[in-house]
Amino acid sequence: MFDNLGKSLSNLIRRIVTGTAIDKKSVEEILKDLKIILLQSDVDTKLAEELVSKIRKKCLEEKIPAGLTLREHVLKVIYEELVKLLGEKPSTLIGKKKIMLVGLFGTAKTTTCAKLARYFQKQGLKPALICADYHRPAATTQLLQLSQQINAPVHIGKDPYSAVKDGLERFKSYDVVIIDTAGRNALDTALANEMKRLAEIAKPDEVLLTIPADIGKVAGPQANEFNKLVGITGVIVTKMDGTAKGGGALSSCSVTGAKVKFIGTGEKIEDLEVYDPERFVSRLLGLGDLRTLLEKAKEAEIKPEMAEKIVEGRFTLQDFYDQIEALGKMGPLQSIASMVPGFGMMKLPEDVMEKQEEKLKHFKFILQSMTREEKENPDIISASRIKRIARGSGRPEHEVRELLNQYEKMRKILKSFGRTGLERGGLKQLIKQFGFKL
Ligand SMILES: Nc1nc2c(ncn2[C@@H]2O[C@H](COP(=O)(O)OP(=O)(O)OP(=O)(O)O)[C@@H](O)[C@H]2O)c(=O)[nH]1
Ligand SMILES: [Mg+2]
Repeated sequence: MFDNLGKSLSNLIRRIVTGTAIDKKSVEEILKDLKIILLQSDVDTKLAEELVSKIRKKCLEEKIPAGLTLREHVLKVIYEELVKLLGEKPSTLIGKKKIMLVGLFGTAKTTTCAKLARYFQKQGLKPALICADYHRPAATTQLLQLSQQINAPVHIGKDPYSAVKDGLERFKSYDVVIIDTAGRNALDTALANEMKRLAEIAKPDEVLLTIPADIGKVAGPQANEFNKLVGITGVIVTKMDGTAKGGGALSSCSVTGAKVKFIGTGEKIEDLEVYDPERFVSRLLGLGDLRTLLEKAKEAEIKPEMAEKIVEGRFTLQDFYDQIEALGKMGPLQSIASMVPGFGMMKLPEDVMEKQEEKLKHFKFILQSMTREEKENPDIISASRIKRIARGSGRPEHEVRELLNQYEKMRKILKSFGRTGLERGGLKQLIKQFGFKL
């Protein structure tokens, strides 16, 4: 999944970010490739077509929002539409006491029971397990072995019904009880009846259906069928690591209204993730956390008053300081960079980042050692003042000069952008000014 779909999508995004010019023709090409990628991931043809035409409309027919270039807009729209395609916001299972897992043969029910127990342990809760599978001879041993790995107790009985009844009684004091049930080849009456009877006894807060990702777009209809017969509250899409069809499984669940709560990403007990479409898509696209970046960038954006000052040449060292502060609030440069579309992929040497960060910190010390007057009107800073500032900040004189040079350079560059240029990407230009290439 992450190898296939993720790689194709992040390559596509890399093309958008690094392509020389983004125009109508290249957007069409991008959309054509996006559709191919979605179909390869077993996303339903109609869904894929709808998604592509929605993106086309937003990018080519509607007005681009102020402050965004076509390139940024295309990225943003692709991201948002993929998130919509792949489901709803995550919902937590914390606080749920009884959870029953159901599903067909070999869909990873038993493994997922142990993974879930581990997940709750990590939240500081005490989980216990009940084996309600007496069809497959090795089922009890398998659950026992898994539970030993995580130190969680298992209740084993003689038949599924008494096991659930006794197990619930025994684990009354536990925070969560997870019930593993038997699989079948198909959702036949025998399985449906057993599920129903078990549900009557257990009265579970959640009935979760395990669906392996490799069944692709059949996932949604299968969830529907289970829901009609036994009633499910959510889906866990398992084995996402072994197939390229995960996108199809997730989108198909989303369109049929089945809520995906977790995804299984490997055979190990730790390989379970709460499903969050926004984070999932960001990762698929190789974008880092785009949503957080957009929010933070907004906070650090050059304000219109500031743009005014800059255009009129009244951008002072104090303003420069405020901008450095704003950058600082966004977190370490490395993490800002990983959130900027395309930037995280360029793999700058780590020490470049660290050096820039160090430099910003030193500049801050130097600025703190200046008087208000000096910051408002840096032209008055003479050689003797430089000496004093250097002493006050504990930084060498040449660094004070470097800061003044940087400021002067920036003042010139910013002035040359003009107001619209600034409003369109002041922050980016600022980062660029510090030697980064966006
Ligand atoms: N690659 C991969 N394999 C997994 C994952 N989860 C479980 N498996 C493997 O899938 C196989 C079946 O898992 P089980 O947990 O036994 O499935 P089940 O639904 O309980 O099977 P039955 O009880 O026989 O119906 C095992 O070999 C697991 O190790 C996953 O996320 N990724
Ligand atoms: Mg099993």
